[in-house]
Amino acid sequence: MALVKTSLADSIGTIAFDRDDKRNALSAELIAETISALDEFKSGQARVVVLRSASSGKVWSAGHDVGELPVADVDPLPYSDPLEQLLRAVKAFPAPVIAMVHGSVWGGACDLVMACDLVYADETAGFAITPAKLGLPYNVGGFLNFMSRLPLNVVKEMFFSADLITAERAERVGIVNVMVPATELEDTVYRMARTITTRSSAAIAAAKESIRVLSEAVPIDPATFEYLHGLRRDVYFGRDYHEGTQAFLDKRSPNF
Ligand code: YXS
Repeated sequence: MALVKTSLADSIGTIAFDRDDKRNALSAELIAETISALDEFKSGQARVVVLRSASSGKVWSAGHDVGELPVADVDPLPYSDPLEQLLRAVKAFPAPVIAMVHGSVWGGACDLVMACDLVYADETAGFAITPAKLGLPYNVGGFLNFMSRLPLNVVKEMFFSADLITAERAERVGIVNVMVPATELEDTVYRMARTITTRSSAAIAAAKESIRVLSEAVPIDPATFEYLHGLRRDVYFGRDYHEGTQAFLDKRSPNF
């Protein structure tokens, strides 16, 4: 694998993003390698997985690879999008997935961290969800992923400002389970991972899947879903989305 490094030892799987030249932007290729690693860990009976960056750089992941977002009049985050596939794979993995965060986390990578079961970060971490910077209409599953974990006013602050939430604040509002000094992050994460491997993997798998099903049990009728999809459609057919994605590719600030 060229874009992720993986290892499996003592029933602990590790997946490390290794695309620092593009700040671990989540391209379809990197995502495919990550999902393939999860599949191997499933057959290898991993009892816990750690998701991390291979580098100790400033960025954990720069989010969805913007170069792979459709620029014109197409839903940018359909069910089939590689990032959506990765979020579902993490949530469906039959053992805990721990996000080990050193550096800043942007956009779809923030959604990915929120899809993980546990999040441990150090003081260099920061978290931003950035569709408002691209004029991009986020999707229903993504909103629910944030809403099921954070107070609504914090969800709205993140989606309306696209600003980075610092590590200290992320621990306070609940994005992060625990923030520790950078020198202690790896030990803290793998200590928890080892603890999990000594517990009943059957009981944990059932608990994880039950919590997923219950937390996603949001009754919504077809007309309401169509209404929400219509809100998204107006945005991705609109001017802002074209301007936002083009501005990113042109490396300039968008003019909304
Ligand atoms: O110019 P080269 O070829 O060296 O490539 C540069 C950047 O273009 C590239 N890169 C990315 N490529 C694709 N997709 C990305 N998301 C992305 N981010 C960065 O990586 C090379 C180094 O970038 P550079 O020079 O900016 O690095 P830096 O260390 O000065 O700054 C790191 C960041 C992360 C602060 C900066 O790259 C940045 O702000 N990136 C964009 C973060 C972001 O807004 N991500 C959201 C992507 S869209 C998404 O995830 C969702 C769809 S949504 O919008 O809904 O949240």
